[in-house]
Amino acid sequence: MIKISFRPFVCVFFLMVLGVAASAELSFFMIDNFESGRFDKWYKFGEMTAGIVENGTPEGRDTINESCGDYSLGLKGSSLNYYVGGIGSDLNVDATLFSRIQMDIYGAGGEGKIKVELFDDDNNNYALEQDSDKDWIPTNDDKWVAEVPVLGRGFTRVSIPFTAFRLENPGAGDGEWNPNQRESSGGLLKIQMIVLTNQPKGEIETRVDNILLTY
Ligand SMILES: [Ca+2]
Ligand SMILES: [Ca+2]
Ligand SMILES: [Ca+2]
Ligand SMILES: [Ca+2]
Repeated sequence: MIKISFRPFVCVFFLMVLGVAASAELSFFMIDNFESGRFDKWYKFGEMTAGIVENGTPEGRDTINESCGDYSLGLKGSSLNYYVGGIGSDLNVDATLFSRIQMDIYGAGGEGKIKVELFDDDNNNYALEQDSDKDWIPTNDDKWVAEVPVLGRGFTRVSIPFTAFRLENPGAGDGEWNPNQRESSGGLLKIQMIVLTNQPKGEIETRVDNILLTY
């Protein structure tokens, strides 16, 4: 008797667990929250300093600051012709189900912005072919870019819909945002984030955290 009445409950419970697991899996894809305390998923370029920093105790109750946990990635440097430097990470993920990229940005000094670059594989080879003579522009795949301002102290959550990205290299890929992994395509191959100052020559210090793809 007990067994029979228990089974439907177990069944429903299992379905609930499965449902929660499925929705959790689909609701976002974490690129990095830096809680590993390591910077090894990323490469760096330019003269910029990049390294893990401790977030410290948030000032007051701030859910965004609290969601940043113990560590974030600090980026700091001086610019020449607006450019400070950048970081990048290989993703190789099917981003079809997502509609935006989200990140938390902390302004720790100076005025500037972060240029987010996304690369979508269009010649279906899991690789990004680039022209080293032309500022590393991709030759067979799409490069999509969007800029976000670095605001003041405290983390500001920034959410950029993929529709806000513009194509920087028309004629190389197919010109469509299609980061899927069909027909041996690598999908969304890579992300890069370039730090720029608002003045041609300036200094900036910022932190980034909770970089993720979501709906
Ligand atoms: Ca963090
Ligand atoms: Ca594609
Ligand atoms: Ca390619
Ligand atoms: Ca494309």
